[in-house]
Amino acid sequence: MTPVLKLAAFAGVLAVVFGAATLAGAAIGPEPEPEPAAMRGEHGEMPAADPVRGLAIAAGGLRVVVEDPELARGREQTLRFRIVDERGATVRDFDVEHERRLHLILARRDLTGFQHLHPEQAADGSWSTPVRIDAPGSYRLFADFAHDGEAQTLASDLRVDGAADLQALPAPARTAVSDGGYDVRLDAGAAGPGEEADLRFTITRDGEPVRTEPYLGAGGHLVALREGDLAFLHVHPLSEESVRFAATFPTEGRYRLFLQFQHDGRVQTVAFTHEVR
Ligand SMILES: [Cu+2]
Repeated sequence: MTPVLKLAAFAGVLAVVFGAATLAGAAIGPEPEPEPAAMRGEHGEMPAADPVRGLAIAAGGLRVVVEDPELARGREQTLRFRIVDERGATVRDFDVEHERRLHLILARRDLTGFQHLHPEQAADGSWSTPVRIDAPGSYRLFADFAHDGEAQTLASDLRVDGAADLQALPAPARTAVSDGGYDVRLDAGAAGPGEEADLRFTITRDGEPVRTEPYLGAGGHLVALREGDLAFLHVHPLSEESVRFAATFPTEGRYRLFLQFQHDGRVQTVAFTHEVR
């Protein structure tokens, strides 16, 4: 993708997020209120703006269909799904976003077990990827893509049978260690709900600053999931060098931030609990 197209795609994502935030802000005035926009919409006071994605199995005329949502625990298997239109026909054409035509995110309901996968598309339009899930429980599958220039995040449940040892969300913290042992610090400022938050990550290893390698055309990749309903925010940094993101958290509450970056040819994943109030 050319830099111009990439910027245009990024601007599109921002426009969706900020557009929704602007609508909500215009209706409720300068003081943010905790009630969700959808509830106000029911009373006819404003259009039913949807500030979050990833809560629905179907939206915008598209639906995600998982072939078999029950996965066996502890062994690699193939996960298959399709995106279908209103007539049930499989959608084949997707726009490239962040170097891929579809991003697949998995997370357990307690916000553990995060995975970011890039499935392959078959000639019939269906998607598949090898996946292995070791811990039982109820998982959310997020298919993040753009079709006809419109960004979508559709979500569906997956089951992994067995007694789930569900975890409480870790307390908010400014430092965390990646799965490969990198130390990461988050500076997030004090943005409230509906305000643009400046999320800056500083990465070190053994006390030395780490300069990340490009990953999916950027300095890093960030997914934010809201505690309670796993609403999905998907934002990218503004440059290919820094690990810095602009994100608008739609409501107060706690969010789990999953940062991925690449160094020495390997992708690192690190998670933070971030509180918005
Ligand atoms: Cu991806």
